[in-house]
Amino acid sequence: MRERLEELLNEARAEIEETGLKDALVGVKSKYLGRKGLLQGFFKELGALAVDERKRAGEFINTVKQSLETEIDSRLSAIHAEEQAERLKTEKLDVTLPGRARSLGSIHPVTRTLYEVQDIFASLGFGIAEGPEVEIDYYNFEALNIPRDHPARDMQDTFYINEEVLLRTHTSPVQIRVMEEHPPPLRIIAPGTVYRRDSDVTHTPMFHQVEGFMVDTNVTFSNLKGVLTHFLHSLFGDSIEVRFRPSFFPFTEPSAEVDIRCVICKGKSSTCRVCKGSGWLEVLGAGMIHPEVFKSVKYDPEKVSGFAFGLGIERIAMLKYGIDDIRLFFENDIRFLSQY
Ligand code: 2NL
Repeated sequence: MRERLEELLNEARAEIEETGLKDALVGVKSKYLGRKGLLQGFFKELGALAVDERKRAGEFINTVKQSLETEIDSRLSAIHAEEQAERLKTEKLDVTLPGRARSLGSIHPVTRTLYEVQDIFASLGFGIAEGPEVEIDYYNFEALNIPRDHPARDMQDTFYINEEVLLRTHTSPVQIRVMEEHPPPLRIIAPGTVYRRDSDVTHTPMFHQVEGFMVDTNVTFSNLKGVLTHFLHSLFGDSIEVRFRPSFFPFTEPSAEVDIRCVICKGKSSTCRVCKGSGWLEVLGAGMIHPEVFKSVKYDPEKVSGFAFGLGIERIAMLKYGIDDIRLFFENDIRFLSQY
């Protein structure tokens, strides 16, 4: 057996020597040392030997096994080193090449404006509420004291899904839902996407609105003026002039529209294209929440009062950044967007 083993060892060494490839060497390893390898055959023969003979033969097989393992492994690492050296010689890395330019995104001007509006109201203690874009007639109109025959309910303005279901035309329904769920006092803004059947240079069928309201005992029109004046000064600068004009909304009484001095001509051009020569730009609608709205949400209009307001984010962004066509916001032309 010893002779056959020595012969085997020599054969194996010859194979290890002439093998230059890693894979082939792994093959050699399994041929001799594997579970079904040639050395395993010798171990099987041990059973047929006498006890003392078996011990010596066993030790010898193990010696052969260990030598082969060591020799194969050291050959493997030699091959590995050769391959590494070869790669280092052929592969060249030019560390002076300029890197690939990474194009960075930027915040969309509508999003930026929305963030600014949110930050201002957050600093005044207003919370933020959201709600569904697909609404039912009750929350979008009925609870807001908008009667069945009011022009705002006309098929021209509203996308109806069926008689009862529609795309919200403002975020007021979110505020109705908040008041239904929570008792006063409340200070909330409701930002979100709204939908109206309208399309030209200043209107898109989908746009963004922020509405807000504050309800407590003894909330007055002075509070409305103070909060909204502070808001407009934060957004357009402390030197901007602000004025409140009487207006009408079914859900507020009294109602007002809020203007700022024209950001383009400062009220000094009778031919200004932005303010149409009026010197003022309308930026907000507002008013004291109508008693009928309070009744819808089971608040007692004798005990609580509140103001509410609404603004269009795209309109504010157009004025802030001097953009004259609302459609630029939705074309997503990188030459436009990357300026912000
Ligand atoms: C505008 C006018 C306004 C409101 C929105 C409101 C909401 C509730 C109750 C009462 Cl729940 N009012 N919202 C009030 C006045 C005006 O928006 O011109 N928006 C662009």
